[in-house]
Amino acid sequence: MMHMLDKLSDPELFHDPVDINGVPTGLLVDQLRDLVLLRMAEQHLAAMRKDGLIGGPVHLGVGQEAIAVGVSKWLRNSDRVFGTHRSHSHLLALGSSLHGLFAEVLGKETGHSRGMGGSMHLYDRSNGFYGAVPIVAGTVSLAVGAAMAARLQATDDIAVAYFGDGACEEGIVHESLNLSKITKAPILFVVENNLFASHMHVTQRQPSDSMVRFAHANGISSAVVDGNDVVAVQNSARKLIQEARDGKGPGYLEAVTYRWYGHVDWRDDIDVGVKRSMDDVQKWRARDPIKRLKHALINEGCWDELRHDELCVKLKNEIDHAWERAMSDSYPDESKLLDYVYASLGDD
Ligand SMILES: Cc1ncc(C[n+]2csc(CCOP(=O)(O)OP(=O)(O)O)c2C)c(N)n1
Ligand SMILES: [Mg+2]
Repeated sequence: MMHMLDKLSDPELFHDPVDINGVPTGLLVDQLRDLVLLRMAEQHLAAMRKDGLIGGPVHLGVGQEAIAVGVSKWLRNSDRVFGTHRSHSHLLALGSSLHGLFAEVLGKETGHSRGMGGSMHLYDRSNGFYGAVPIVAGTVSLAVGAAMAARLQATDDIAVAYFGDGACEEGIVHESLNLSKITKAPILFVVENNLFASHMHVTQRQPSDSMVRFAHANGISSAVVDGNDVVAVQNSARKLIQEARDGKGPGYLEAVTYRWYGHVDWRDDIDVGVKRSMDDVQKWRARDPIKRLKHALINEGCWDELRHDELCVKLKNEIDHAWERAMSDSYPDESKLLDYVYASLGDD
């Protein structure tokens, strides 16, 4: 096993406040708000699933929020973002509504996919979210197609494909990287390397823990960052996104992170009989992207505990309000069951 990630995968390291030098305070405060919103929304979903109010599984990205927040900063509504089975944060970081997410997870007709998809089939075209799909790596080639289409349509829009370290074991990822390079497709591949695929650590699955080697193999411009540092993510994402917009071809960002919960729902993996070192989990929790940005801002004198508490109360109210609305919404009528299964000619 080649530990090419070296320090980035060592949970003892990178617990300090992030370096915010040169980044405008207003932007950082907005990002702190987004990080807390994503965290609280997913923790709410965890609690509701545990209480039996959500019927289907929810794959939570708690701990990984800085990746979607850092990348989305440089995106616009006309870009084409594709997610995975773990995409609540990808969607919300684009500014999509909480109510639409909650209603979708509850299967209500007001949900982002009209209640027909649930947590793993999110869709919000108005904010540039072209879809999440539970088939691992299933969206990566779609994103390349959407990027090629953006070029043919003579726009400078780009596509973004989020996927995991596990998805890198699917052939379609490698075909997609190859095709994107050959066609100079305007796309950013974002690999959320949380070191696990379901319950298996990367060391049990691949000869190296580094996912950037696949970008190197295809001559694609790339960066590897601490995925729990929103400033590092946004700095690298900005450069790669600009290059893609400027017609220089695809970019590839490997962001190293860790999920706080087990593979699915609120439990730790250990609860389902799989050994994930709880010692590691605790250390990774200390590499918390929220805590590290919050303390960086406090150290600079532009944030304090009181403001932070007020922010959390405000967001909790927003979450409760959106949840109550979604709970009282209606389920789709049974007669609509097949309405969105087949596209009709002329649908875009
Ligand atoms: C094609 C396919 N194979 C297997 C599965 C079962 N499965 C769901 S998630 C997952 C692991 C994915 O790991 P990764 O890509 O690293 O994403 P993460 O869950 O870590 O975010 C697997 C194997 C699936 N959904 N689709
Ligand atoms: Mg993974």
